[in-house]
Amino acid sequence: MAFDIEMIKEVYAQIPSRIEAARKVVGKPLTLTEKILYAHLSEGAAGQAFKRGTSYVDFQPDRVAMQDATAQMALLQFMQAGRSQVAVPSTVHCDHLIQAEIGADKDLSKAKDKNKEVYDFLASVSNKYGIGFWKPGAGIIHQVVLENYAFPGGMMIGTDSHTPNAGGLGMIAIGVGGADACDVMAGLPWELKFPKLIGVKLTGKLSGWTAAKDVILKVAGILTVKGGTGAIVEYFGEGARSLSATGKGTICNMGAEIGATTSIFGYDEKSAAYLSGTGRSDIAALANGIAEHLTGDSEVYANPEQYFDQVIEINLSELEPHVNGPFTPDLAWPISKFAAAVRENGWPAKLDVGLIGSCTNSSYEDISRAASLAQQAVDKKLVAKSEYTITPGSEQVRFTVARDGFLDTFDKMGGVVLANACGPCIGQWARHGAEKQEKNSIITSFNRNFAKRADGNPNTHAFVASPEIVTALAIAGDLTFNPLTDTLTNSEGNQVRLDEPRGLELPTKGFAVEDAGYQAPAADGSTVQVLVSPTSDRLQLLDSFAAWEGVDLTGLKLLIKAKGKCTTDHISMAGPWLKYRGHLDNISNNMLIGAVNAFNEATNSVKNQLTGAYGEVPATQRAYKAAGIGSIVVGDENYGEGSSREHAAMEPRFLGVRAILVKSFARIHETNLKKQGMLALTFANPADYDLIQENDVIDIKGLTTFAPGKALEVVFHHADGTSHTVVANHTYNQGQIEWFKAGSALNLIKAKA
Ligand code: MIC
Ligand code: SF4
Repeated sequence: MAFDIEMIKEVYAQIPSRIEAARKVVGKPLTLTEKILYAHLSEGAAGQAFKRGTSYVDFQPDRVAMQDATAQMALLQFMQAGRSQVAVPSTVHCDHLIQAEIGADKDLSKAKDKNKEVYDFLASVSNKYGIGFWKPGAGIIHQVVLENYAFPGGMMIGTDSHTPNAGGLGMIAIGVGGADACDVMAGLPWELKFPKLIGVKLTGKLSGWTAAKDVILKVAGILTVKGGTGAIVEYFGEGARSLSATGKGTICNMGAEIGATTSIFGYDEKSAAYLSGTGRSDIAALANGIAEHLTGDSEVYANPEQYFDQVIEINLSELEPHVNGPFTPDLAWPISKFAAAVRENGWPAKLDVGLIGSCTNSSYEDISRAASLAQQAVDKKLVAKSEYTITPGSEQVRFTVARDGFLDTFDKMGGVVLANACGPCIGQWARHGAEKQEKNSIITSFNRNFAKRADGNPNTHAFVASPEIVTALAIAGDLTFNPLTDTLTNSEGNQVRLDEPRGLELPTKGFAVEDAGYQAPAADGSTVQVLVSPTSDRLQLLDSFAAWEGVDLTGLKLLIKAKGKCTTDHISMAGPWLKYRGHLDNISNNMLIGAVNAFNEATNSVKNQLTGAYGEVPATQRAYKAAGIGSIVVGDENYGEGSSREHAAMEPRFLGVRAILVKSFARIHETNLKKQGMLALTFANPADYDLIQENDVIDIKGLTTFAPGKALEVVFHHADGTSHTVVANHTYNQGQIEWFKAGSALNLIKAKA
């Protein structure tokens, strides 16, 4: 079921009539996003028009993709769903668990050894249930999906927040938690609130040092990490058509950093060229046949303000290269202003490491353009001052760029090629000396740069840029170097300038690969055994969460009032904890250890209300659990920003937290909480956040009449005998309320199976 051209034919056979039907009910010209969404309505939803930003809609996605760190939990849930095969083509990709230390070969073989149990588990579950399995070393999920599975006009969900990468090929591709993936693999519809639409009109054409990455770095600066929440971003215009398919992928990928549900570009000649270049001319031919349905209506693009909720215009001819950071991906600096910002803010100007690649930026175009700079460094006798690493996105890209000599060029510049995996991007980086927590700077072509993410050091200032800018700055070893205007001193003492990078969108000799690393599932998996050792510390079969007790919740403790940014990295840290992604009990020991306690400004130190002593968050919560007392977590804006990891929702659920009450949520995290039977609530009046005190005892009222659109009440009883009642809004619809009552969405599926 992995490469399913038949499936694509079926989808394409229905697209024209479904879009026509949608046009009738919507009653006006359609954006591309609406076309694909309406073409993927589930049976129950067909024939209706939906209100953006409010209606919950059931969709029928065509594919599911999972990466190893999230697939474990997704598949542990799927194993309980009572199905013998997945209902839609699905794949698993082993990319997150490979630690970067020495270089590709050694690191990969070490990872295979260390993670054997998990890889064996994923390989056997995949084999059993008809899921395509991409072995460790095959590449990073989003790059492999773009090269093999993404198709224009399709709809995919993936258990990773950067799933939108496939929007570069005109697919609606959305990051979700494992429980959502489990539903779709079990043949159930997938629910999403009909998104708002942000249109980005691109005019002009990129040139010189500017790359596709700079478009999204600029957009992130405009919209901020929350600005895309609840919205799909649709790119169009003559500038859009000028970008390579992989460049479009980069833009859509990093759209996750503005909280967008996904991002998308229409089908065009560049998409067709990429499909053909990656061995899929058959799909290009099919897409050409329905091309007018794979882009927005011309009326929409002529008057975007009438059809989108918000419109942004960017002229690519004027766009400067950008550097974003540190610590947040939306702090955007045009290169001409960056050096001054570094000086004014006292960020370390000396650049320790430049890292290129990742799922965001590891196309043939990216690598060839970066290599053109590396070649100049060699030719112009410049010795790279920073360490420099290259992470190819897939074995196909790695093999091809090795064949074409680019890896040798990097080698001459002193670069180290890492495994085709996430590596440093997700904290899988044995960076020597990081434990000393020294203040330092790194720059990457990745997408996220939250504190501690890459190397665990809170004082590492991580910046994000295009591979070209990363390479130039690594050669200079200096963050204040502007390659557009400045010169460097070479080993002979001469002043030299780096010329503009040059590269190729697609390899002239075509892509090549010896072993892509794919393993097809058994045709009949019924006899395949999936083994999970009861004594394993990496994998643990799941027990059902208890159903709601049927009454209001009273006498809850405040576990933590989190202050400021609280991303999924703060709630369930990655790096060393990735090894427990299949073991709920063990990974729960990282719950909220990165969140800042508003009362003492410390991380992982909260007051245990039973003893009065301060302790670690997970241990404190375990004490409440042992005493049979529930608790709540209070948080700030955009709580749960970042990753799709549902562990950030399952851990509190498992340890007995009952509700998360925040100023606002990131989309995936809010859904993950609901799926696991938690209460995800928001302050009707955000200023009420300030009323919550450290020793509060809490009641949640209104649960017996819990209904869509009806707020709940949370009463905070303070230690001085006074109390405050906070109105808590929620976005649960009736079906989601049933998840809460049943204890989790999965409990309901199990009951039906
Ligand atoms: C990430 O980029 O943060 C990750 C690691 O890919 C996550 C998934 C995970 O936590 O496993 C994501 O983005 O969803
Ligand atoms: Fe992997 Fe980083 Fe991409 Fe996430 S953003 S999939 S960790 S390379």
